[in-house]
Amino acid sequence: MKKGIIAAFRGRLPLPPSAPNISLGEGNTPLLPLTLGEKYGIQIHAKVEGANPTGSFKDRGMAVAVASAKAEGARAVVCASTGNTSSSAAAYAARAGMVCVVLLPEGKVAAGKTAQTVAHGARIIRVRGNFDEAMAAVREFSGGGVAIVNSTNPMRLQGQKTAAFEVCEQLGKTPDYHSLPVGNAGNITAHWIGYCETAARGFSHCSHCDGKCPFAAKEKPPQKPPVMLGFQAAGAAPFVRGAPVKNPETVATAIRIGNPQSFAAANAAVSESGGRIGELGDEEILAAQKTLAQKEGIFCEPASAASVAGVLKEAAAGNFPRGAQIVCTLTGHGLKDPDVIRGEAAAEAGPEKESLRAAMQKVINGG
Ligand code: AN7
Repeated sequence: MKKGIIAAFRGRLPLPPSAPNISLGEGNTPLLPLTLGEKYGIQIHAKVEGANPTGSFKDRGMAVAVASAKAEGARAVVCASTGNTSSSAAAYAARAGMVCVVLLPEGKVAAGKTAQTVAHGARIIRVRGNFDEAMAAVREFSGGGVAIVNSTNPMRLQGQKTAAFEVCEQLGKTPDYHSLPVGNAGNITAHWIGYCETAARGFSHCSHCDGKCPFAAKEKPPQKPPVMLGFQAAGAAPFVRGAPVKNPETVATAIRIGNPQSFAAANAAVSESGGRIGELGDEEILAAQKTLAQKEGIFCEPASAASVAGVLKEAAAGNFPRGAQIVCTLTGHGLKDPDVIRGEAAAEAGPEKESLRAAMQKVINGG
């Protein structure tokens, strides 16, 4: 299977022929079945986007946006970010030999993301304000050979739509529902684009070759795209309120966004799909993060867990038909935000052998 989404899907991306294949091996992420849906009679799969090179789904869109900017002769890229976009932009800009400028809301970017952005050599402007204020500055003050790589750049959504292509290949069909966390709402919009394109053309189990291998002849007939479900943190839920939120607040700092850049497009996508956007308390998000880590073996960051938290909440309310096939995107890796994890050692011991033996006994027996 081809590695990197430009190599895998070039024929389905609107890139000019002159665009280079900028890649860190993004895409082709696992789609893992979860046991969590069983008690509700539904099938849940997790699309583990934290398995991308910089640990989030942003890498798909960034590969395409940076390749496109490079083809247009831009010398630098710029973005505002809650941390994952900046990590990805910094890495792909480094790969492409470009300068990367990022505007980060002061004090609200998770430790792993800050480390990545610094490590890749981005030029950081720490903004005394929130993401929305940083984003407004990017829109106002950039230009002249500096390409914006926020999801206002349509190439970002084009790259991110490839996650929907992969889900269809991996499941062998379109799912009935697809659930995502929502911040700027670029990703839910991109998935809808990807599903509509897939549903319209049918798909094979081998679109990574884009129709050039013998298996690709076995195209399936057109299918219905899934119902799109989005989930926001209650303290940062402009879609639920129907208007921007001035001072968004949530433990899920990735989606601490009050003025989503894709507000209209996402609302249109969700309603066309027959879907909805709901809200969750921070404690519900953190509970789902813990359940995923401890019952399924998947460590995602808090914002990501909103997709699963929302589905479990709706399932408990009886909102899904029996047998419904639901895909939840886990957008970023848990190591991005180590500070939200609390816990202690189950025992202390040593260095004497007896003390170590006693501790082992205690812990193994469930201490
Ligand atoms: C883990 O990095 O906006 O609804 O600046 O990092 O497409 O915005 C991050 C967003 C979900 C929301 N999960 O996606 C940024 C940024 C994670 C994220 C979202 C983000 P969109």
